[in-house]
Amino acid sequence: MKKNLIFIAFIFLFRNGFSQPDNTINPVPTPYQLEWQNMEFYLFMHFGPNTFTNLEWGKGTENADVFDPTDLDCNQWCRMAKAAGAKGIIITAKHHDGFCLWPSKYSTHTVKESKWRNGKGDVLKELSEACKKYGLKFGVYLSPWDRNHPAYGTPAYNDVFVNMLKEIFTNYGPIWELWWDGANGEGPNGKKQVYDFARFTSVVRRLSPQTIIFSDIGPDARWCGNENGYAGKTNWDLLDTAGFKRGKGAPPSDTLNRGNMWGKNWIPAECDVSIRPGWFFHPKEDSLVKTPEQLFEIYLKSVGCGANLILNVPPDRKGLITQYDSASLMDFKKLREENFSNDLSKKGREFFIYNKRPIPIMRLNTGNNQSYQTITMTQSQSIEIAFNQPEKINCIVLQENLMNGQNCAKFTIQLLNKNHELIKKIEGTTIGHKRILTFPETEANFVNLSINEQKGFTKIYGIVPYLINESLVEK
Ligand code: FUL
Repeated sequence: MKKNLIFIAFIFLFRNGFSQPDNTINPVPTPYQLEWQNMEFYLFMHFGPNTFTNLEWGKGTENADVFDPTDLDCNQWCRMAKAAGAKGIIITAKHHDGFCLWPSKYSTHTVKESKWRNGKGDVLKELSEACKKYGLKFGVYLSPWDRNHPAYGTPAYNDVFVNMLKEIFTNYGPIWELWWDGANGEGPNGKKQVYDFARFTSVVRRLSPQTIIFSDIGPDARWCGNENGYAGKTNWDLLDTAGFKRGKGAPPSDTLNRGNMWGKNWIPAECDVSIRPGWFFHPKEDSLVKTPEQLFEIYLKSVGCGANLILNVPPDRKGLITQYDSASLMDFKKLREENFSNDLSKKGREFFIYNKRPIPIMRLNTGNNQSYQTITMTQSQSIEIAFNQPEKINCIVLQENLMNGQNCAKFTIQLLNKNHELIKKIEGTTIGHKRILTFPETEANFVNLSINEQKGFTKIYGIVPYLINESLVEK
């Protein structure tokens, strides 16, 4: 009886969150960052003069008339993004060639100077409106490097850049994410720019405090250190930025890839990758569009490692997403749906294992997107799913509740047979927003998760096992 009371008290404590160690030294996300991390997957669109000239980096000397999409339809982009399960679109409002996809007053190299729609067209207007219509987030890539602008390389260019930001944020908002790459080459006068990023950031913060600003070093989201769409298997949402810059002065790529366990700032990783070899559309790459299976593998290596995935799908010369890209995207969506539809945890019961004793876990359905109350993990207890029947599994999804910071540094999953004997052990490090583990198919009666090293108590949403198509298991 006494023992039972202790166990009931134990369950109560864990259900209600247990008192936490002092987490004030462990940075936490802002509500905007948390919301952004929940978006997981969205599209990038590289579109501009390069679409028509076959270049990746335009020189800035192109005649504005080369920009002439014959059938531009941003509703088609959005329909396709929506059907692919992407949560938003980020477009190259201005790439390194300086061409502005909106009629900016601060440049003479824009849609206004082109013959497209007699200079009356505005891609940002069309896309921002279409995104609203389809319930998608809208973001812009505004390249600081500008190979066209005559003021580039002088302090006056920083005013130009600020004015462009003001135009975009005032006329096309809300802007969900602002994307800054690290390229900093020479302008038309051979000079390099000294960017005033502190000023750029404060202007954006004032106009739109909820916008997530991406760059090598944030402040809100960081580059993952490569353009393959891969985050580190160890991936901390934290980064130390003191002494680092964007571009050449950025932290080493493996640091960007893995983050810093004791980093002082919450700057989660975003993985950028293109569905084609190039960022911009090139007709000869129609046959080289990544397959749905390749996209699924990228998904495991980005979202499955706690990062966000921004997948570039470049519109063609008509101003449309090609059938090749959309076919692959639709099948990628199908793969995610089919393989993650059968949550096998529903075929069992959850227990705390404490001193080898199983204690049933009661969890309240909180009605949010993760639906169940989180479980607080200590190192003296593990949690376990006991299946009603032995189940074949080859994939496990873990999610950490990040509201109190990222805590898990090392975990072990054990697959056990009906006699509770170990048949497979999987070791990992960080969990973060999501950790998707795949392994050769194994039949198990129990799945047990323990945390071996943590900064504070890890709060997890549970263990979710799946049986995915064997060909999708990470090699
Ligand atoms: C890089 C750019 O130089 C590439 O052209 C591309 O836009 C990529 C996403 O970012 O910094």
